[in-house]
Amino acid sequence: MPVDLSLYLVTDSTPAILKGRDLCTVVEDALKGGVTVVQYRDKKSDTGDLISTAKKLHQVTQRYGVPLLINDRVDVALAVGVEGVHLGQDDMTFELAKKLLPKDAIIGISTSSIEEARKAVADGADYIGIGTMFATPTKTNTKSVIGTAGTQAILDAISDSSIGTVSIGGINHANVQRVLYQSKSPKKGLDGVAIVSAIVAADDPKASAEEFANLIKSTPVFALDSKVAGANKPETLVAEVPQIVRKLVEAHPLVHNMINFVVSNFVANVALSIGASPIMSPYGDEAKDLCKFNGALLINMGTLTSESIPNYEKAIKAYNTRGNPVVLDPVGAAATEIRRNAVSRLMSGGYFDLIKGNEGEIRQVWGSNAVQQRGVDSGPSTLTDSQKAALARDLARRERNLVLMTGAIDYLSDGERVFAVENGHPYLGQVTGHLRLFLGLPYSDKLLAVLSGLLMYEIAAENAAAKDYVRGPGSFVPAFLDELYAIRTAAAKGDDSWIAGRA
Ligand code: 3NM
Ligand code: MG
Repeated sequence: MPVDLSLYLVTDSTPAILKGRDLCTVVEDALKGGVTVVQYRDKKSDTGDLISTAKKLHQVTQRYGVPLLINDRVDVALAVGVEGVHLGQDDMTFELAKKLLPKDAIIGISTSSIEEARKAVADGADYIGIGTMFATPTKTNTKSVIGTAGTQAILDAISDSSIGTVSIGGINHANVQRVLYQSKSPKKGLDGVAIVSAIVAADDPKASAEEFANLIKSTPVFALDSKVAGANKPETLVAEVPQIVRKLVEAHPLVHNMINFVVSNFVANVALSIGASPIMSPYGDEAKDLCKFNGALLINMGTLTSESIPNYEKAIKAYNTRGNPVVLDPVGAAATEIRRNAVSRLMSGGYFDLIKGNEGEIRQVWGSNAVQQRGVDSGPSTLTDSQKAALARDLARRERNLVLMTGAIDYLSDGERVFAVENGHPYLGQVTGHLRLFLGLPYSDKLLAVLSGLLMYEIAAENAAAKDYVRGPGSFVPAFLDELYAIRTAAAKGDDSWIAGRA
């Protein structure tokens, strides 16, 4: 019978983690909470001590009907007669361990690349540990931090195999659902998560394990929701737009902006013009109260400072926990090392329902190190239209969210559908911070909600630019706000003529 890898406990006997408690007691508590497999990992003890601790642990795990695996030490596994071993890349080879251990012994292998994973599959390992998911103080000499994107690439490469898979490194209650959700490739997902400190160092290991077990079983609140019927056809979607704009105006939603100071005023005025209620709060601790209004969070890293990131992280966590939408605008993502690092840290720190950026920014988020962006303006494009559409789709598919790549043509994708929106006016591109996105995200089809916001903005921009008193980007701004307000007023009255024949 295959091992249940869903909640995989890896032990640690270092004082910082075990905090003077008895390992067997901690493991038993964790088993009571729902741990499904235990790995005894002890890099320091002498062989005699390893064997006597493993014996005690085995007595406990047997009572719970859960397999005990020994890290690295095939000799200890044999001496105690436990169910199997877990081998790192520098430990005994799989072939040799297989020869020494009983036929039915479980053998797991640590992997951090596609090659290592393919080798473990070819060898016939029972499962692979895939890591390091996130950098972790528990093990600082890990090979590479691969995140959900790297994990997904590995799962994708071995998706024809039925080998078990478990992710390890920095996994905790706040990120476990996202780890499982965002790592999933179309044909293969993770079978479980391996945890050290979030259980072993917890004040109450049983409660911690229970909470993990519940989180693993349930669908994350931020998961992409259902699509409207027939929502692959542009005309079907566009027909829905007026009523979504109307709903937005009626809902008067809160928009929590962690915005850059250049566009702060403009963004607040745009929000007011369309009938939303903006609050500017760069202070992360405020998010725990603000998220209760069920609005959306916008993170715009345009004027990033050393203090921004911990504040963003607090706010993202508060919104992710409630499943309220979070939008990332990775302004100037490719411009400097600080911003490139900020993007990777944010991407590994939370779930973004929508990532919105120009081509250079989206390419940076995708991980292309070849991009060198100068200012925060869109810059010259190097991709063809179909490459842009493919990039938006691939990023959305990988992150399992929505991506809006802005430019002369905007590309909006949920990983399956890609829509090219040609409305708008060049002046809009010159007015930084035209956040268009918070619109309607709480509605049933998130892509449709974003599309509605996008069209409202683009059509307002076209209307504004057509005014005879608008001579350039300066006079455009007030006209644009007026036109947004005009659409909002019309929409509130049920007048949909603003969009008729326009999209
Ligand atoms: N192996 P925590 S990371 C034991 O990447 C181990 O292979 C890793 O500890 C790998 O759950 C790790 O406390 C430690 O972050 C994971
Ligand atoms: Mg090892």
